[in-house]
Amino acid sequence: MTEYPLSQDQIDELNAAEAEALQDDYDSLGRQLARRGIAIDEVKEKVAAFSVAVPSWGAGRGGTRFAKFPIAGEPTNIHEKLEDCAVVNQLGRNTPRVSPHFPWDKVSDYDALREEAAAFGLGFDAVNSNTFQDQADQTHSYRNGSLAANDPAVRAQAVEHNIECIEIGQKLGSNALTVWVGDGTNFPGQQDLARSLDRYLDAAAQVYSALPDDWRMLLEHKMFEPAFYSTVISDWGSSILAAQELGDKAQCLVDLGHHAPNVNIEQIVARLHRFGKLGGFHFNDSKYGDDDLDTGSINPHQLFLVFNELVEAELHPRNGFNPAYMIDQSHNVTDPIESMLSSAEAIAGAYAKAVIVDREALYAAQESNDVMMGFQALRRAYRTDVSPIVAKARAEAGGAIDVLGAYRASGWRDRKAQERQPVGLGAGIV
Ligand code: LRH
Ligand code: MN
Repeated sequence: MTEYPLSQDQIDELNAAEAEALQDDYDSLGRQLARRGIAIDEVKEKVAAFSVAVPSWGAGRGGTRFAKFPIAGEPTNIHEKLEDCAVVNQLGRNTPRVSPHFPWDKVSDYDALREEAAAFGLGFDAVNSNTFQDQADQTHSYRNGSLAANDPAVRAQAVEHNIECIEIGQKLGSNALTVWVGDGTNFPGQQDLARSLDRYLDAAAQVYSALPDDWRMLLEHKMFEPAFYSTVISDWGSSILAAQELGDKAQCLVDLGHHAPNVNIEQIVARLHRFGKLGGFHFNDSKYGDDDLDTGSINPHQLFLVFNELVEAELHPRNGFNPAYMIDQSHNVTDPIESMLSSAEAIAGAYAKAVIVDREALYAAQESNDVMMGFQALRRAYRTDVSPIVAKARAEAGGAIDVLGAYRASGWRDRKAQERQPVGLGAGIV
């Protein structure tokens, strides 16, 4: 029996007050969609089956290199982070998995951690390694890179850490390792651009060879930061070539914030799928750099266009379609739980909009080069308010119709502020 952290009775009471209005909105949308030949309940079933993982590091306040401003009652360890992730899943009912990060989430007993999460109705998605920071007990520094470092001892240490993450992930019931390395340079001439990649590929191949049969390795590209002149795996091109070089169990992870402004990310999604290398996502939003803002908060149309490509890929699976959906955000100014609730809702909404695209009309317009009607086929879906579908799917699963209202009514953060240790001032993402 799942031990949900919030009072389900309170959620049910709040829902009871909103149920009639939701049903009215749902029925009205249902009639609208029926006129388009779309059965709203079928869309709702798809949305009900859709889920996205939350990042353990997203449960705490994030920061920048300048500062981090903690809030009272924010989690201080993985146990409290799991509690908060359970609150997000209890209210939103579409985030049943947590993506952990090591050594940030290190514990002594991973079997116990798996049971702890399971008691909350949570599982673990892809595990994240970390060779972009030095730990106090570390032998070799990653200051000059990790998997691409020119010092073989440093590369060996980074390989060992990634293999340790796989072993931890196996205990947690995960089946994927996300590898993002910040390796790169700040000056032309600092490192040889070709040999850096050779070293990365050699080290990554050693990690790859440690993967269990049913696992995959998700390579996460990023244009810049922490390196500001060159990054070893800087774009989808470097990532797909590395994944092809490594083997079938290596795929590419698209973090929406890791591209230059105005890059056509939805086309990258289509390309990665075409070549069987679409491994997963880190959903977030950005206006300038890797801002890690709440998904859909800045460019919801881009998110819709990404999901339009994902629905296309799902309908035309080619070499298989099983991307890992995960959120990766830094909550610098909001209550992290509210941001994860709002983002998970925005992601489910983007998916629902993509599901209601009239693909026959779209294909007919594309075939006949009817540019305007091709665009209108997408625009019509995008401007449809699908929130009654997302709320209905959530409420039928036991979640809250108004997730933020229910969260605030629960007084969860104030309660945790009484119980939890205050988090010190600092800087950086965690
Ligand atoms: C790098 C990144 C990566 C994580 C880190 C927290 O920018 O997106 O996915 O390891 O953020
Ligand atoms: Mn990421």
